[in-house]
Amino acid sequence: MIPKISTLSGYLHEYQKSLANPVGFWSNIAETFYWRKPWTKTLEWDFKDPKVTWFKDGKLNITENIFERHLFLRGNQTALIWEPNNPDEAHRSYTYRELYEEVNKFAGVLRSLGVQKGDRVAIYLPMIPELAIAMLACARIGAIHSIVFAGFSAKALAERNNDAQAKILITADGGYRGNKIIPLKETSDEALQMSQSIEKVIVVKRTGQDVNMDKKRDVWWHDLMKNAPQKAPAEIMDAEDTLFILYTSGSTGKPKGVLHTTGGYMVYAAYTFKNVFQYRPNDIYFCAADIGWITGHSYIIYGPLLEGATTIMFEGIPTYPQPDRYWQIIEKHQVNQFYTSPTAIRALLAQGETWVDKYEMNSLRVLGTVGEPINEEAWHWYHDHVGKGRCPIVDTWWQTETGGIMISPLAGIIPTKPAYATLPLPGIRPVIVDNDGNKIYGKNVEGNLCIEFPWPGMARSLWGNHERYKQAYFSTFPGLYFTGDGVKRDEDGYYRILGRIDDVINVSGHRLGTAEIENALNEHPLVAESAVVGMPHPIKGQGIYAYVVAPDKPDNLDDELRNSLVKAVAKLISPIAKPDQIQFVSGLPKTRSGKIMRRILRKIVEGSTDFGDTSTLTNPEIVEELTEGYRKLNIDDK
Ligand code: 7RM
Repeated sequence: MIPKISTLSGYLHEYQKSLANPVGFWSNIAETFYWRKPWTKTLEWDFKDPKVTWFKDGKLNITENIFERHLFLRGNQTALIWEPNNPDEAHRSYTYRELYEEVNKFAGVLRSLGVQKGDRVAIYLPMIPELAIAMLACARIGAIHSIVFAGFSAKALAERNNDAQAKILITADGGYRGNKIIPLKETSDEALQMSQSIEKVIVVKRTGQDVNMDKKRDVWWHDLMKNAPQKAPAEIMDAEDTLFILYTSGSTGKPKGVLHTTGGYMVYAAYTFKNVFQYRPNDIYFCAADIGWITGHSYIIYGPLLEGATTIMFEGIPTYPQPDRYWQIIEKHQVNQFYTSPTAIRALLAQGETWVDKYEMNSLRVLGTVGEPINEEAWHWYHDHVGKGRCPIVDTWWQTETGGIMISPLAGIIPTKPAYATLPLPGIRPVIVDNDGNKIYGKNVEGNLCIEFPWPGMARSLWGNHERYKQAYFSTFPGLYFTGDGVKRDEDGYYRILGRIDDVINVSGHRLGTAEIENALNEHPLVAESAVVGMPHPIKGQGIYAYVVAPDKPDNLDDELRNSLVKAVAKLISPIAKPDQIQFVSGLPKTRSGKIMRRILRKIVEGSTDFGDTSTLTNPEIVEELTEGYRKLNIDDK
């Protein structure tokens, strides 16, 4: 069994141990898993190159650690509870044995379609059990899953499939989300016109809506499963073989295919799940994220199932049919740990207390948040109204690239403080550096958050572009992993995450690159140039503010052009990337080298006029126009 920390002194002791002897620390944890062949060296690393190897030469399959390792003891225990979008539809449960059987069958299906170890399989599914089954089936046969969030557009899906050179696409006829139906097959068909590598499309029937099926290319999931062999032997993987890639937004250019490997990710996802949430046997755990994001990968599927937990997967949204859906689910399934985003909390807070106060939720023991900074008001509301003052909140800081939680309280063990992620987990060595790369020691300090020592769950590369991996994470501060986040360390040594300091914005906990949104805006024939910044937003954390230069725009067509730009962004990226506000401007503040001075653009939307040194601007007069325009849109009109 994975060692579990249960007291504050236990944490301090483990943390010290992990610093003094990281190799001994992690190999003790890794030894609790089922390896086909032991590793020869626990860690090799070089952050300059960069290259990181954990559990060298070790052989394993992650699904044997989920299934074979648990079947004897808990074959009949519930592994997965699926709660549908519509509460009148019956929920479904899978025991470990039942899930094992489905995964085996679908693994056999994939093999029969010619999928081999190392092939990429794209998954574009709503939150239905087939999503869990498909990803685990890939892991069973060593195929690399690339899950694309079902809210992404055809273009975004095609771009990811092309980059990954995926061979198979798994999708559904449609998906339910609140009172909407998402036409996934239709969107997939559109994406397939822009991507060549996909040979077969497997379609799950969820909504029963009419869809076009290409006779040569498209097959129904249920037809394939009818004749599937019952057993699919697990592919024996090297610890450093790729388990999955997951695309995420960076500060420049196209999305990055973050690459995670098998052994280290497994050890890290399971260790952090067990310790942060203080999971105990028979607990019911509910993470309300979508599996299309890393939180769903690590903390709906891999972490909980590796630990033999019962995990809930929810198809719908918190406000459907009414804004008490989460609380209903918590009571219905007697949930012990609940994990969601600050955005969801703020949205539910805005609905008033009566929705939540009706529910006792006596089963709850632990609450968690992830994805963005949580403000104090939301923290207190979560603590008082959801947790009824009895449940610790774990504010978990981590990233797609870190694979698992990095800085977080251990529930009930590390004293919490609103808006603080508190302390690093054992094995994690955060450092704060100033802009020149000097480490800043001591308390009450602020700066760039870096990590100075490898951990097993860290991303090993970016798919097909190791140079970009080096560029993005290891070159700003040579020798350190740079997170892109700003951070403060207070008088207790606690960490508070201040948010991104690069050109990434965090809208409702979704990571978006400003460059991607600008590219979408710039495709419009009337747009010459644009600049996108994050602006404070009461519910989403950050909203999207776009400054757009459209010199040939007819004067009376502002609203029409705004509408068509918003639609274009939804179409080219996703509805989550739609600008909240668009301001038409005659130009952007630029330095002599032609760079947009984004600092000014951010200050304006924060309502500040303290722009600092603007002497290097070639067009300083533009600042007043921009500030005035912002006022008109936001203050004068309200
Ligand atoms: C898990 C996930 C990563 C970015 C990260 C931060 C922000 C995440 C917190 C947070 C403040 C937190 N992966 N972030 N957790 N900020 N407090 N507890 O979200 O790759 O999609 O995003 O999210 O800026 O760099 S992610």
